[in-house]
Amino acid sequence: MDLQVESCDFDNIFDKVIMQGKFGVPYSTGKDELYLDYSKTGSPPAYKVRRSNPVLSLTKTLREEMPAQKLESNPQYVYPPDFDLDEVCERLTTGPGWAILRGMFTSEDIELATRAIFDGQVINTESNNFNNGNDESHNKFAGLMWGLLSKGEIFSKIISHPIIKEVSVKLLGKNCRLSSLASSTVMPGMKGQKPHLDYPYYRHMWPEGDTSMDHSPENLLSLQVVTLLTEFTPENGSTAIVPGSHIVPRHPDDVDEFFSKAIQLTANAGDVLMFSGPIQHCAMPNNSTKLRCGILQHMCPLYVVPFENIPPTGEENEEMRRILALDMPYPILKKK
Ligand SMILES: O=C(O)CCC(=O)C(=O)O
Ligand SMILES: [Fe+2]
Repeated sequence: MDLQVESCDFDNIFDKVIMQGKFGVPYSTGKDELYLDYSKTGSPPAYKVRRSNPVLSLTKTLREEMPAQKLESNPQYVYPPDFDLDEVCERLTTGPGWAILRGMFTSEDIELATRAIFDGQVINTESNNFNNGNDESHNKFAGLMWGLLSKGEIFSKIISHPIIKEVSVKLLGKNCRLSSLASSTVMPGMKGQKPHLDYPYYRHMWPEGDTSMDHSPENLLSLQVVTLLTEFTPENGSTAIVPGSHIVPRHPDDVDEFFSKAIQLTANAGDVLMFSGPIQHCAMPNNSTKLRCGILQHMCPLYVVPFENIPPTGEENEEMRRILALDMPYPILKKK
């Protein structure tokens, strides 16, 4: 499948937003000095970031007039010209279990999302709970940041992309819903994530026995949709995936076997990576000098309990009401 669009002028969002010091992202591998004035004082939004690494040397102070939440995004969407719904869905189910949709978001959208995530946030690069043994321990990965919908309107726009809707509706049902929404950042020098399956393919939620999670690959209980805010490369920790491992879902207990079979994906900012919930995968270590970041939009059928509690604001439009399942009647209190 080749879903290339002609050109995506991303103007290197990372350099624009982060390397030029517009935002106080803690550009740290854990040991270098870091000063993030904004996070300590709350206001005014002036940032000072200092880092001792000469390659990345950043000493910047900058005033930002407009908080990222207030920035309005262009309501229009990009429709990759070669998008083929059937082909993508086949890849995600009976095929290798993953697909990349190229050029789904403009550089403007990517910049807005990047600003909203890194504006004054501290990313902890120290711990990643790689080995605590639980099927869901990957959710403690230090690079994950939750509650994105409250951080900017751009995230409602991103998760409502009509093509993401078409694929998730076809695979998960008309009333499929958001299960969780997080950004996943791998800072330079940071370790990777524990190989895992995505929610709810955790053994402790199922009747005991290896085969209890054996749904047919077309009957998905979760779909992961990753909108790339930076490029993903093997060097910077792009997602590793074992193609075909979703067909008979098994946890990657044998980590050596996982790494011997896994491939690492390469894609650009603005592309969307989709993969089947029961595929074996993980974020990988970042050996580059720039951070790697994607938005994880986890979708599930209406009848699956979502992972994250996302409180509504009361201002949701029709599509956001659908995605958040705000009109879902169950559980219901029956009086008679
Ligand atoms: O960021 C990535 O590459 C994958 C993250 C992931 O799989 C997860 O947090 O469930
Ligand atoms: Fe995952």
